[in-house]
Formats: sequence, C-alpha cells, structure tokens
Amino acid sequence: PKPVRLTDYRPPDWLVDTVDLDVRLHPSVTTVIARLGMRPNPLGRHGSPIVLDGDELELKSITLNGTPLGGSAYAATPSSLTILAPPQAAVTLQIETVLDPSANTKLMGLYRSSGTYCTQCEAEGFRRITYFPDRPDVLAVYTTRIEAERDEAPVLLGNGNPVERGDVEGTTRHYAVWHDPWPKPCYLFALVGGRLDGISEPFVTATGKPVELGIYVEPGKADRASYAMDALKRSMRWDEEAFGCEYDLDVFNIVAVADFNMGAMENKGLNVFNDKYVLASPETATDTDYANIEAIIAHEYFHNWTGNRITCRDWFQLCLKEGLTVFRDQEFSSDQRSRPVKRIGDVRLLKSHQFAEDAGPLAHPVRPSTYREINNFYTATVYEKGAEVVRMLKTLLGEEGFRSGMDLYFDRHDGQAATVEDFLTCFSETNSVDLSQFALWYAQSGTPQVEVSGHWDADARSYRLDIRQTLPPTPGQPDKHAMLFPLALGLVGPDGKDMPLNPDDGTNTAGTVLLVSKPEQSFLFRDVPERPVPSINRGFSAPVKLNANLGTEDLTFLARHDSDPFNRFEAGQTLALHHLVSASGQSREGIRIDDPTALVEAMDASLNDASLDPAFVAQVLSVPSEGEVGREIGTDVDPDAIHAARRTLRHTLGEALRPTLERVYVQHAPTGTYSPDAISAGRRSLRNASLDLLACTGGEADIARALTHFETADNMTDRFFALSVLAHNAPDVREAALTAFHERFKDDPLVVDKWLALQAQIAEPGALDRVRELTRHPAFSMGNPNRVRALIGNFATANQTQFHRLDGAGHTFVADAVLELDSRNPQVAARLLGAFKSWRSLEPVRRASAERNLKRVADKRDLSPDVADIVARSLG
Ligand code: B3K
Ligand code: ZN
Repeated sequence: PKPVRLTDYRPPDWLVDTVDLDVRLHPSVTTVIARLGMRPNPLGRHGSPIVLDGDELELKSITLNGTPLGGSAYAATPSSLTILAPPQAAVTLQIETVLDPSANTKLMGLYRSSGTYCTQCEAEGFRRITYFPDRPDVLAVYTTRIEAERDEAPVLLGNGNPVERGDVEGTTRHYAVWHDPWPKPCYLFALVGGRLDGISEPFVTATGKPVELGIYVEPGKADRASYAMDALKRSMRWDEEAFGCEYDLDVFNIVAVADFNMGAMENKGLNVFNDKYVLASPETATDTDYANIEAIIAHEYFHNWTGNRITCRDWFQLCLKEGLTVFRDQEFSSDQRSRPVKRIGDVRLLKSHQFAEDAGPLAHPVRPSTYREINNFYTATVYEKGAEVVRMLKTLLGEEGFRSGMDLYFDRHDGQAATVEDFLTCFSETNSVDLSQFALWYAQSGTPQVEVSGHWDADARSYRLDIRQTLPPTPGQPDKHAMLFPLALGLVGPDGKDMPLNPDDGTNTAGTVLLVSKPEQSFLFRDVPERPVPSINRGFSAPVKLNANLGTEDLTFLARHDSDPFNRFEAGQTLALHHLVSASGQSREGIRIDDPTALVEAMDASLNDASLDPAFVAQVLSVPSEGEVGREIGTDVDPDAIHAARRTLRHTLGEALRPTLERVYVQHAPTGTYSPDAISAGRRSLRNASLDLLACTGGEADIARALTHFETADNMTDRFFALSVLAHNAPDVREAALTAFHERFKDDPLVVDKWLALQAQIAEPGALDRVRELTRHPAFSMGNPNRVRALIGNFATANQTQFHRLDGAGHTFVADAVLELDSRNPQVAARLLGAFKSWRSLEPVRRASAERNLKRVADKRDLSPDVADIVARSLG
C-alpha cells in the first residue's frame, strides 16, 4: 500500500449524518442493510463522487433515494464502492451486503468468538461490515437493528440506548433496536449477539441521572465480573470529580470475549473487552491482573470523553485520544492505589517498551507524519510516551493551569474530530503561554539524552548545574531541535534533607522544576552552604535518559535519603545498572562497579525502614531488566553475558540479605482471607520478592520454602509467583510443580496462559524445544491471540537468551510463527514480529541471524500490509 501522509489531509467530500443499519446475524451469511443519510461537505470538493471503503464484502444491491442503481452508476472494487455521479444534494444511499463472520480470522469487523458475534472496528474494521467512508472525521448518528436466532443469540447489544425489542413473527428469530444519539465516527460502532451471562448494577451520575451498568461474560463466569464492575463505578465517579466528565447515556455495557486482538475497545456505550481484562477471582487472577483490570476498565471508560465525545480528525492524531487517556487512567490508578509505586511501574513499562522502540528501527514520533498500516501505530510511543507528554504539560502549567486547558478542550471541541494543535491551543490560551517548542515532543522521535553535572562553590556558597541535551538521530530524522521539558529537582543536604532552593535571578525555574529548553544551559542556586547531592528528574518529570554523573557514594546516599520516592528507587536502579553493565564485561566508558556492597547496603536499609510502603520496597528489590542493561550497553550486546551477570547479582543479593529477607518473609505472612486491595497486594509483593531473592541462591531450604509457598497458597498471586520461582530456580522440582498446576487449572484458559507464558520464559537451552512442543498441546491454538501472545510472544520478548540463541534457532522459530500467523491474523503476526526491534544492537553473530530471518519474512510473497510494513521498517 502507498504511504498515507499527514500533510495530505483533506476534509471528506461527503458527510454522513445518519446511519440506519439492519444486521441479520447468521454464522456464515450475515446480511447488512445500511441506509446512509449523506450530503456534500461544504468544505469538500464540489461535484465529487461518493467514494466508500470496503473490505471482503459481497455487494447485493444499491439504491439511491429509493431507486435501484444499475451497474453503470457505480464502480465496485475489493476495497471501494464509488457512486459515480450522485446529485449534489442530500441523498439516501441504501446498500445491502453479505459477509461471513465465521470465516473472519483477522478478528477485525464482525466475527465470532467462541460462538458469540462481536465486532472490532478501530482502526479500519467498519469497512468489513458495510461500505462506508471509514475515517474518523465522518461523524454520524447511528440506529442499529440487530436480528438473530433466539437460541443462538438471546442477548443482542448495540451502541447507545435500547429502544425496542421483539420476536420476528412466525420465525425462531428475534431482534433489538439500539439508538445512539451522540454523533460518532464508525470506528466506535459495535454490536454483540450471543448466549451470555451478565451482572448489572445501577449508577447515578453527579447530576442525578440514572445509568444501568452491565457486564456480560461467558455463561458460568458471571461471579468473576464483580471486580470489573466495582472498578467501573469507581472510574465513573473519579472522572466526574477529577475532570468534570459525566456519563451521557442510559446504559453502559461491557462484554468480555475470548478472542480479541488487543486489550479492549471503547465503542460508544458498548465496550468490548479481552476477557483477560474483565474476569477475576482470587483463585485465578493475580494482584497484577486485578490492577490491570482496574486500569483498563478505567481507560476504556475515560475514552467516553477523550476519544468518543471528542475524537480524532485523522489517525495521525491517535495520541490525542490514547496518550491523554493513558495519562487519565494512570492518574486514576495513582489515586486509587499508591502514587509512587504506580509511577515506578509506569516508568518501568515506559523504559522497557518505549525507550526500546525509540532506540531502534521502529522509532517514530508521538504523532507520526506518515504510515503504511495504521494498526502498527498503536505503540508504546503513541500510548505511553504520549501520556508522558500530557504529564509534562501538567507539570509545566500546574494543577489549575492544566485543568483550565482541559475544561476549554471539552467545551470547545465537544462533538468534533480534533487535532493535537486544537488540544495544545486550549492550554496556551488559558495559560497565556507559547507552547510551540513544547509541541516538538509530538514531532521529534527518539529519547532525549540529558547530561547533568553539578558544581558546588564553597567560597561563593553557590551551586551550579550544567545541563546538556541531545536527541539522537532516528529513522527519517537525522537532525533535531532542542526540546522544552520540566526537570524536577531537589538538592539533598548532608543531613539527608532537601535544602531550600534559591534560584539565581534569571534562572528559569518554576518552584523546584527547572525549565530546560536549550542544547546547553546552566542553573545557579545561591546560599548553598554545604555540598549537596542533586536529585534530578524527580518523579520522572521528563521522559529522558538522564546521566547525572553521580558516583557510587552519591547514589547510595540518594537510595537511602531522597525524599522523592521515585528517585530514591531510581538511585538503587542506577547502582544496579552500573554493576550489571560492568559485570557483563561490556562496560563502555570504564564504569566498573564490580563490588555490589553499596547496593546490598542500600537494599538492606530499605528493607529495614519500617516507614516505607512494602510495595515500594518490593520495587527496590528488583534489579533492572536484561533489556534495560542491553540498552545501557547499546551495541554488540551479548544477552548471555547480561543474563549471567544478572543471575549472579541476584544470587549475591539473596545471600547477602538473607537474614533480613527471611525476617521480612515471615513478617508479611498473610493474615485473613485474600483481598486484592493495594495494601494487601503490596505486602504480598514484598513477601514474594523476598522468597524470590532467597530462592535465587539455590539453597535447599529456600527451594523448600518456595515449594511450601506454592502448595499452601490460597490465591493465584502466591501460587503462581511460587511456581515461577520454582520454574526458574529449581529444575528438579519444576516439572512436578508445572504438572500439578496444569492439572488444577486445565479448564481455565486464562490460567493456562500463565502456565504457557512461564514455560516460554525459562532461560535455559531446552526452552525452545519446550515451546515447540507446547504449540502442539491441546490447550494451544494459533487462532487465539491470548494463547499466541502467552507462548510465542513471551518467548520472543521475555526470554532474551533463548530468543537470541547463538545458533539462530530462536529467531527462525519466531519468524516461522510470524509467517504462519500472517495469513490468519496479520495484526497479531505484525505485533509478534516487533520482537526483533532491537536486533541491530546485538553482537555480530546474533545480528546476522536476526537479519537473515527478517529478510526471509520480507521475501515471502503476499505478505499482509501489517507484516510487510514492520519488516520493511525493521530492515530499513
Ligand atoms: N482504542 C483501542 C485500540 C484499538 C487498536 C486497533 N488496532 C483500545 C484502547 O486504546 O483503548
Ligand atoms: Zn485507548
């Protein structure tokens, strides 16, 4: 396909005001009759034909203003339908098509998931349901009649409010009519038909309007939907309080399906979810699952305003809804749980996914300027970095300044398809600031590198920070401009307390936040009587790679004393990172920290500090990932050396911290029955982190402890954590434990996914054979995205040594899987191929094998646009 460019945007020539759909569900021959109320767009080109998108549709008939159209009045191709010379006035176009939901393995458009009819339209799936101008700036009011066999689909759901339902007389069929009064783009269309169980609860909005909330799941699983329902109600209340956003329909429904390409979808009034992010019970879901359910329920709900009421003008503006909505769900979770621990988790995710993306061939701006396949741009950059940009905006403008801009945005653009410029203008207007330099965050890709050095002048009692920013070249962007970002700062005195900050006149600060905007910049502080340790980028105020040039002593000091919890955590991580880089024998700049004593002492101090949140301490105990160490090394990366260094360090930590860890393990033993709340989850995470570090030593008693933990657990968090400790550290016990686990949960696909994922992650040479074997296990299916991601996805992204095996067999296996998947489900195939994104940073032998396999994929005929795009950019 030809690339689409942001600069080529033109308003649509025809608008659609109303859509009346009549969908007659049938497993293989579903009929769709679409009646479109259309008119020429005054802003479009006068006299244009009506051009509609289509994909894999069979056209039955067309009428224009009630008159059947003959073959010469239109042109149909596999991907479009053109009405050649329509009157230049309001028209009613009626189109009848048929499609085959059962044959739809791409899971885009209308398909069946375990027998349930469901839809996924974002980004361009609506064209697989009917011919339509499938672009987000065409907003229409939808009325949908859904008809099906009563037995096959007793539940029929659509967007908006229910208006009518009944039996189709003289048949075994019934129907329901739904009307959505809010104009929306077609990507937000949805319908569901199936045999489903549900739970429902009432909700009353801030202004007293009643809403009926429903969650529909597979029969027999309704008791696992209550946590999602609770999260939904909390999200609705929170959005009223934090953003003044109230719900706007009489009903809000969520449906959980087993076969879904991603996490969930924010269709207006009818969210469709991957069942992984709805279903939870203490026996089957971990604390992390509960937290993810809460976050994703909130995310999709928050889209009701950021995405649905105000949508995107075109797909280049995707971050306008996604980055903003991720920011909103992060804030929600921070308010519901521990803010510092949430921030640590979010930054970890940002670094592991987004920094990796930014450092490789798939790097792109938060708002890309060109794409070949839009589905490949639902990325960590658009989502997570997009959220960071909104967070920086809030830091720069302050709580009130941010809220005033948001209020104006909701007010001014309600009912519109907006752009990033529209969004930023709201903030510059209400705050009277120029955001043109800040806007570079949307346009320039790559992670800024920020070098900081501090100089204390004892005589002048002053402290100077010299800051240098660079932005490395990325695909299509050899040269960059300096960025504007907030760098939150503290100067920590020898007593461990923050010193008062007295910025020199003319130094650009807002309180404790430095405004960095130049390639090189200095900040001077007066009245600094003693040498401070600078704590820079507190709370990760800017998504940059920071080098603060601090030695082991200063880092240890911050790891013990920094009043900013994020930087206190980060100081320990930096210590560990320096150690791991040098221990893996790949140190570049002569950083050599072979002795981990400082790290041990810092961890011990945190473990013994009763004032700290256990969830926070658990984070302190976890050392940087193999991927992060690899990125720090940068080039000629040897995953085996990194893995060995990390294993050795964790062994050392387990031994050195043994008495403390043993005490913590006992101290945080469960009291009472399982509850997924943040405090209880935090205690479990610290206890499990202790169990894990102890078991890393391989000590007999430590393995026995993990085994007992596994066998006596009364919840999935503890049981699965112990299983993974055994799988990674106790080859003798592992098989029996894995078998027992499978036996117990074999009828529960979401738990079987955990079992598959864990085995895929075992960093031993046998892993590839095991994964191959598991692809033949009855529980596995190439047709279900969750199974594929659990087994093959985890092997490719969470088992660095085995995916990047020296003999290239890991690469070959994953490339083969991509090719096999491509003809069935291109989106899932393309996502999997993304695992190769850091291939250029590998040492030469592994690099060559990755390149060979990428080329093999590229050479395959008839690749989907999805895989063709990823492979071309990966090799580019
Ligand atoms: N908007 C959807 C993602 C759609 C992905 C299409 N390939 C879910 C979300 O971000 O909330
Ligand atoms: Zn989203």
